[in-house]
Amino acid sequence: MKLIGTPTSPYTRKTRVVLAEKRIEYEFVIDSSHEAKTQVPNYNPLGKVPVLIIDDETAVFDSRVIVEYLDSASPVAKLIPEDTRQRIQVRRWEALADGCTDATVAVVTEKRRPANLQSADWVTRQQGKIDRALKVMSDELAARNWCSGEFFNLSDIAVGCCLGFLDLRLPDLAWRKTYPNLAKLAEKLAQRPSFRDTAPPAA
Ligand code: GSF
Repeated sequence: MKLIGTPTSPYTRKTRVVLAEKRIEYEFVIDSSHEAKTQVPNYNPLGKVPVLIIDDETAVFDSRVIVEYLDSASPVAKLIPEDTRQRIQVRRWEALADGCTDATVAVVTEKRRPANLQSADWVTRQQGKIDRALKVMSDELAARNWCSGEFFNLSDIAVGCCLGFLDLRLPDLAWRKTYPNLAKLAEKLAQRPSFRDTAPPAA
């Protein structure tokens, strides 16, 4: 199996953490759709990574579909619960974390535009999503060990990748100070080989 992505993409990282936790072998093909010679649109018409090429050459995207495929492909370390209510809770956490990441990407993209074209209102709107998402994550994690249920699962992976991306792209946000319980979770996740081996290179 081949995973197309980039070392800094938080969505790609989510799928790489899942691959590592489930001990699934794969080839990591680095390709960014921002490069002129990119092959990504040949696999995903949306031109986004990650894309997983599975054995029959089907190109699976996006990260949420990839992680579902991977979790059902191997019984090792189940990351998405079978029970509907528990599964929906986990996927809701994932939607929250991915949405926070989406807003972070939007802020960074806007701030890379020429200063005279940037919209302060747009940045404020996206920042509001990040701030509210972090507060809800922290409130719902409370003093528990893991985001959803009693065991490590996809919800923790999605939140860990989101927090790692905030560190990479918005290092001045100081979310650790505001939300020590999220900081504790991030520290615990960073010790897992799956997170350690997929940490993004410095920006
Ligand atoms: C988001 C993928 C994405 O935005 C998913 O896979 O979960 N909902 C999708 N990928 C970015 C790279 S990054 O920010 O991780 C991407 O490929 N952007 C290129 C583009 O043209 O939008």
